[in-house]
Amino acid sequence: MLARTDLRGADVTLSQLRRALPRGGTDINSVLPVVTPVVEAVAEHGADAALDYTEKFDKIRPASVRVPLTVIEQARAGLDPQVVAALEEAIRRARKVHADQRRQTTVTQVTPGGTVAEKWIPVRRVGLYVPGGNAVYPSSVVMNVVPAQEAGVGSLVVASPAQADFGGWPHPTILAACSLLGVDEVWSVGGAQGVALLAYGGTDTDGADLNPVDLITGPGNIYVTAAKRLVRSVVGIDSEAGPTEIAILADDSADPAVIAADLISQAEHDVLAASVLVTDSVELADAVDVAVAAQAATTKHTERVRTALGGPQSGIVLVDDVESGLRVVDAYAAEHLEIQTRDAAAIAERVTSAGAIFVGTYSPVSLGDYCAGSNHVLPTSGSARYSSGLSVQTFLRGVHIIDYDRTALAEVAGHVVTLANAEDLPAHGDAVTVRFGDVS
Ligand code: HSO
Ligand code: ZN
Repeated sequence: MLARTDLRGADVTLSQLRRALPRGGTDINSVLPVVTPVVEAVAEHGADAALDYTEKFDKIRPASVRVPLTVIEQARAGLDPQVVAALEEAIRRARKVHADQRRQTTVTQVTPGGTVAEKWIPVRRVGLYVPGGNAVYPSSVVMNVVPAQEAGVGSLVVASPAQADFGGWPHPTILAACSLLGVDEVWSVGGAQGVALLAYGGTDTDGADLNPVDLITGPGNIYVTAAKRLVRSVVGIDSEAGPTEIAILADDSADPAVIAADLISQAEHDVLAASVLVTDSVELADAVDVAVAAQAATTKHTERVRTALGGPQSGIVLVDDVESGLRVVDAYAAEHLEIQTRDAAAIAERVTSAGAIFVGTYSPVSLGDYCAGSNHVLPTSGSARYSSGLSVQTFLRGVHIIDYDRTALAEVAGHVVTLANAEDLPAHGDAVTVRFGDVS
């Protein structure tokens, strides 16, 4: 079922390696012609346009964009107590980890009387997009909301598609998760129109202000991702998330049943999900194939899993040794990377590109998806080479505060003037010397 790429004995360059590795891709550009008019209409007409598109695409027109508090509270009251307990534990652990990510202001004394501080200021208002449809993920609400709250973001709105089955409001599990997190502003709008409304704001059906946001985070389908790309000039976005990925670097000490289960666990998300095993053991690869076939036959989402594992984005990569395996996983830069080798912690230390690294047999990706305390919104499609998953940092802006006194400026004035002249920008130099009475 899993295609094999045999890199044993091959002396490949980085570009050859990248081309050889299994990888899917979504073509965001292909949906831009559909998404652009939606975004433009919402930019111009606000909530009216967003509700029109909701009616068209979601076959329901909610009474208002903003979900009434009573609806959110009812959803919370109706949630299975076991799910409440599990979500509360997930929230508690995520808060613990994300609280530790808070940044301190740094103050550097560059010279006597001259300091530069870097202060971290939370984004004013954030919009968190939560998908509806097949994928109702209260865990993703937790992973988006917790870092924003721990960063100190004062104003936060969750947007999620209106559901015809639930009276035009988002899925009750999403609403319940919002309530558990203390989020009371939820908009019943999804898709490209939801993203656009977050970016441009509008006026609700009852005349209430729908305040635009400064940053939009959260996963979504290809239309949502395209809309995020389009509104990027107006607001910040977290990333253009693609289908989920798991890579596992394993040697012959790994348990094939465990590897098969982990490959299947992420393949369960999406027919486009990528599951990649990198190993130096042909015996392990063979055993994983057998275990995958057996487990895939009995898992709930058999067809989805089989399609994902059989797709060009999934497979087994054979390498000479763990050393070359490390080179492969760095080149792949998986969203999730599991290390299932001897001395897993030492090997994990040496990885330089992955969204998140899961060390050893007892740290499966599923743990990170829900209850490790880490964030599960992670860079996909190789973007882990240059970007990070969601964290408190996502919701902060670092601002330099420059404070020099007369003596400190005088000390360096000559250098400023020299550099200004070297760049043929003499007015820059004048702006310094004028303070010392040297300019006529
Ligand atoms: N593995 C997904 C997150 C998720 N898993 C949500 C289950 N629910 C992307 O990291
Ligand atoms: Zn998952």
